[in-house]
Amino acid sequence: APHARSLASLRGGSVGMASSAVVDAPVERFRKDYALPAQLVGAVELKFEIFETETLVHAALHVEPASPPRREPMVLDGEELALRSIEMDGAPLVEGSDFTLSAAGLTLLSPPLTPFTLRTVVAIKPQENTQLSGLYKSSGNFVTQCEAEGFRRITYFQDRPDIMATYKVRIEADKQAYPLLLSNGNEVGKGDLPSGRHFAEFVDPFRKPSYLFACVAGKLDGIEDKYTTASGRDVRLAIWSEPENIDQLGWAMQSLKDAMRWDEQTYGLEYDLDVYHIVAVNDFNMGAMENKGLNVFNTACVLAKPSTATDDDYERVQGVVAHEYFHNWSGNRVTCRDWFQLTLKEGLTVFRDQHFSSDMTSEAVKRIEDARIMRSAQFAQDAGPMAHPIRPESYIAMDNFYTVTVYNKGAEVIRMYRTLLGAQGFRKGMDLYFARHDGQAVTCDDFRAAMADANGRDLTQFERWYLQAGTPTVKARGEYDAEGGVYSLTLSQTTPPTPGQPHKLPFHIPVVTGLLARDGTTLVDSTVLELTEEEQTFKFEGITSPPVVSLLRGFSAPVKVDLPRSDEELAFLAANDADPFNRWDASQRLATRVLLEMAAGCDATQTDALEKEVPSSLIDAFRATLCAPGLDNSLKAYSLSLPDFGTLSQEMDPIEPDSLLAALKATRKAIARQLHSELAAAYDALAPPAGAAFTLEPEAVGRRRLRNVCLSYLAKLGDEDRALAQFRSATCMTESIAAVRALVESPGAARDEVLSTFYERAKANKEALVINKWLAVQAAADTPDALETVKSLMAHESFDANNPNTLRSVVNTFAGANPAGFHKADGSGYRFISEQVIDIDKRNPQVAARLCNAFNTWRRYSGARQDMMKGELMRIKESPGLSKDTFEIASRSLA
Ligand code: 0A1
Ligand code: ZN
Repeated sequence: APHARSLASLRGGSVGMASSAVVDAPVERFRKDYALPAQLVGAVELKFEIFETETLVHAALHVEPASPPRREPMVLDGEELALRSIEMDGAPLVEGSDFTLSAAGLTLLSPPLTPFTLRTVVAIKPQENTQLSGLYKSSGNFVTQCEAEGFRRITYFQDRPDIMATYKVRIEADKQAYPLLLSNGNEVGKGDLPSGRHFAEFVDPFRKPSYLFACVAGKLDGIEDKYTTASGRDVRLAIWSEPENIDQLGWAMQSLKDAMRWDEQTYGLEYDLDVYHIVAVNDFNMGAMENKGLNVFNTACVLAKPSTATDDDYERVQGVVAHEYFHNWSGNRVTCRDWFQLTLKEGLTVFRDQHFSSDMTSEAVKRIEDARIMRSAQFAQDAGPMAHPIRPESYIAMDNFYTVTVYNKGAEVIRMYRTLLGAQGFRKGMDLYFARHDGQAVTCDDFRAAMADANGRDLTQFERWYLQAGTPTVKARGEYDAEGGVYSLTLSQTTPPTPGQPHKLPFHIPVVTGLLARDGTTLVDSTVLELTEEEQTFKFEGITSPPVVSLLRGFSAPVKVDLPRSDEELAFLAANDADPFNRWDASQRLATRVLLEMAAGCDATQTDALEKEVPSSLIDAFRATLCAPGLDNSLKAYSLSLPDFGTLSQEMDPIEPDSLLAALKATRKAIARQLHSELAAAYDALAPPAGAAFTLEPEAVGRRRLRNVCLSYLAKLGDEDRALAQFRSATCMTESIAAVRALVESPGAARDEVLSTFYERAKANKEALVINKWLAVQAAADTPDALETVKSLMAHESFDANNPNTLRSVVNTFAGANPAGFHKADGSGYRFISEQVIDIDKRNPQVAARLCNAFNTWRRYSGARQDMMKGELMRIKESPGLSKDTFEIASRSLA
């Protein structure tokens, strides 16, 4: 039979082969090379036959030639697929003459110039898929992850976002083991099959790129609800998890409904299908995924109840649920033409979820939290070897570019449009963007054009935010002319070189500025100054007394500010600025200056002497903040928290971790000692009212947040009683984990009690996410034997080396949140992390590559540390069989 003949010529054995090992040299792809293929898949039919030993994927691709047709081969991506059959319009194809196969896919050598249907059957092994990309198994359930390039691990396809098709999907599986079958869109059929199997069929009426495909086959329980859209359509909402977790789904459901309402009210955007599913899985490389009508979530971003989730976890669940929901318009209805445009959907959607969270909680608090991420993580990325514009120019592994730059700086860029155009102008731009591009795969330039056209503005220069990497510094110098009553503010900008970009052109920067009188009253309200040149002077008239300038209010642009200030001026702003963000910022600047001055050339072993060096200006400012009447407790908490190692180290050259950590430790102790009575009084006064029910009201969250900051200071002086009492009487996870954190660095009975009680409780309740917290607190602890602790955690019964959440809790926490352990002078921390990168890479390249970023700062260290970090990077880069993901990070870092 022709079928058998074509089968005989097929390559069989790629199933189960070692992952995305670099067989050929890794290929770098460039934004400038974009071209639409000569054939386009417009409709897809898929059938999954799921068995324990393999899954068969039957695909029918309905292909249309581009117009006008071009005589070109058709390239279909495919990875780790065993081709079982292939035919075109009913006729079998022959390898060599009709098509060729490689480790990267299948090429049809001379496809027809008229429409045709290509049918393939491939076998895949989801149960052996540890990369968690494509179809894989998590805790016994089948689930997919296709962004960015996972669909090619399911079937041969043009796996790129500009190929938008309709999907009809049939899933067949054992009914008892996998009672729940789901795919995108509406269920159009289901029934039983012989041998205890069953099937379900789905149609998604919206054309979509392959990265938004999803299917699920599993044994899951769920909760259901209903949402009526603004135009009166009913939508069924369902959230699924492992049966023991369904008591933790209510918050995600509430967040989903809040997000649906918010998008209608804020942007006039309604949901478009009859059903919206969220499926929670234990094993997931990222936070969550916006597959059309069928989101798949990391349990860490869905599950929440007071006894297991902290206030920060609740905020994350709310933000991520909203984020994935908002993608239905910003990402799914209007998607990206190519992966270089990723920030088109991600920057915009992060901006939307930040705005939503801000509306649901507190604007000032949310802004501080978002700016902290920018400063600690994004500015650091901009200053290192992985610096890239929010729209990168090239990649080897796209998965490496799901970065804080593309996401968070991308969101800051969207925020700047809104600052420049005003809320109404921004809305007009959004309306035009969706009206023009609904159903299309478009570019960042299309978005910028919509903003410009809707507002009659020239945003040509604004493109530089998409073209140039690096963090600009805005230098500000003011001059007051008392006679003329004129204050002149001269702003200038510079941006340091980044890899491949030695010279930068000036950005279009909105600098929101206000002026205060010396008595704290407002002289000039917040005004948007548009800095577009290298240097500009702005004049304020009618200024009757010498002003204090408040610059970059609300962090109006992702830039650094260079403006020399006295301690007194910073303390004044910390107490008086009308902008709450800048009040917080002034406290951070004051602390930063103190810490960096102390760290410069200090003797890191003399902590007692160092403690005496902490200036009273800082202590007084912190006292004033702590005791300020009427100030929001969350704002107090953030103002009283010192900048972290990552943020501070960016301003130290070279970075001397021992001195910086000693300065941090000494300053914390000095604050604890000199403000002891105020901290203790505040701690006691902030106790939750007896018998009060748990609530997430900002007031209650702020109370817990500030109380825990006080506790962490008090613990520095060995006050174990309060922490132990808090642990024993805790009514929620925010209280108990803070108590554990306060005690974890102090060996003794109190520490042992809380750690073992915490673990045993989590184990008895089978709470994997809580166990991860227990692992992470210990992995971050600054103790002399930190690395031994981490190694023993990895040998602990709860440790699962294949689960990304567990791995991150221990290994990434050690590399990223335990600077004393990671940078230990003997190099043991570096060696350990490089061994982990190499080992994890064999199973999960995405997780390994992310971990490898820990070495990116190597050039900022001096002497032996620099040599050792570089040495580990070289070891990684040269290790045999390295994935392209980790290869890319290591080689960019060394370049
Ligand atoms: N689009 C998702 C993020 C995501 C990206 C890649 C993934 O697998 C490699 C998974 C999720 C979001 O922005 O939420
Ligand atoms: Zn996203």
